[in-house]
Amino acid sequence: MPMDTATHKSPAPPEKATHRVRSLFLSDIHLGSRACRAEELLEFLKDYEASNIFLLGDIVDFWAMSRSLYWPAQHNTVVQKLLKKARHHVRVYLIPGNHDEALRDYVGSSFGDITLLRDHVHTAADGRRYALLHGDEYDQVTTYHRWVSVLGDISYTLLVRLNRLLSFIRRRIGVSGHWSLADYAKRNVLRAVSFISDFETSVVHNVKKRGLDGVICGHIHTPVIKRIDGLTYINCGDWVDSCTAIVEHYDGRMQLVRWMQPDAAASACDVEIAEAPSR
Ligand SMILES: [Mn+2]
Repeated sequence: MPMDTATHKSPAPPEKATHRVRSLFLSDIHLGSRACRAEELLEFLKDYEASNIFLLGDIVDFWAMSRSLYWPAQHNTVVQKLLKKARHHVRVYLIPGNHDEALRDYVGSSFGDITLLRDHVHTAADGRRYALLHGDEYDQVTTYHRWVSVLGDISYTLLVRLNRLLSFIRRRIGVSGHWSLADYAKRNVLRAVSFISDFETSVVHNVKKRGLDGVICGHIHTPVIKRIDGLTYINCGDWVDSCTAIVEHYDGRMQLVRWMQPDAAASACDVEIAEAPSR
């Protein structure tokens, strides 16, 4: 349950407002898979300018690409946008995840001004220290039974595709707003619920041992900012289903942003705010 959650609906359509933030945290973009919402991500990147961009894993989906090669122009544009930002004084860091684990061999080096890291501690503007990681190392299923997680990956992709059909129908019959079948399944299938809480608990348990204030991760595609066991647990979500990112403002405040495509029926941009309470 997110704390201090409020929903802001801007009057549609907003002018090209550019938000300037200190840092941007993105994970689970899954470039190279059909499910990737590159178009929405490009819109988001146009609207949010940051001094730091942290890419927290599963940015490129080598698993999906090994099943079938899919790389449309928009996926190239995403890569080019990020490289261009890195060239123009934005510090861009990439922590590989399990879907792009091949990049883990290059940790410590950089390509095109993007620095590859294995694990990182980010000090926010308010002095709080956050562990940055992808999170698959805390996922018992991925770590120990990789074939199960590959199967799960395929059914998840199916759910997401089915959802796109559903949202098309919802739009056609004039129902507005965001509703996700994959998210619904995650919240209502008991095994999934305990999977999420097991994951969150073990991530926080580990970060607590390191004496940090919080953690920013990805992997389970469940965006949230909440307090667990005295720490701030932050998950970026994904650009497959939720289209969410975490932004750090110049005062160190962390915010969860949900991007929504301009739509005739819905408002052009939904921003969901979930702030961590003060220490
Ligand atoms: Mn992952």
